[in-house]
Amino acid sequence: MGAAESGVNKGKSSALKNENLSSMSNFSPNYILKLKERFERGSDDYCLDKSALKQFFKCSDRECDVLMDMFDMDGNGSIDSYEFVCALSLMSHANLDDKAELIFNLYDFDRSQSISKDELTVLMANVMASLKSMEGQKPPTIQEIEQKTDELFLKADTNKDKQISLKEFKTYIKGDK
Ligand SMILES: [Ca+2]
Ligand SMILES: [Ca+2]
Repeated sequence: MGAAESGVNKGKSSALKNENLSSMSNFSPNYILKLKERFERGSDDYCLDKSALKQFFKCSDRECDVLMDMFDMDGNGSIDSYEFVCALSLMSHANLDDKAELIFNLYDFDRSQSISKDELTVLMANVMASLKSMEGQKPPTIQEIEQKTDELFLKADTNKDKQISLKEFKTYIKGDK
């Protein structure tokens, strides 16, 4: 069980082993948030296929192939924006504090400045799918996701108000060994 708990750091180090990705891992948190906005404006179902990806990044075919390999979890030829930005944020060089804030903002869907359990479930589903994909494993099951979400929520919501504040989230991310 310990392995998945250190998922954020582990995902980063395994991603960094892939030198193809080094040129794509320098996005700042602000840039990634802007990418997310572009995704949301550009596509109703938040998915990108390879040609859209190429246009989006103005990158080479080879770079597109690398991105597709990384993020197309189910191999259907298109990429979900949240999987994408999440994986991107995990392998970016931003410090842990910025990364925590970025992830928090990405998944605070209703802009309530707190993460509800539903929002956390989506976050965990994306993070776990990204990490498992990076490690060449099968996607997580619903049960695995729910179990992890419950565990994390319990630990992170230190004042027990059923919401995770940014401060709680950062404390949790930084304290998670
Ligand atoms: Ca919220
Ligand atoms: Ca709380």
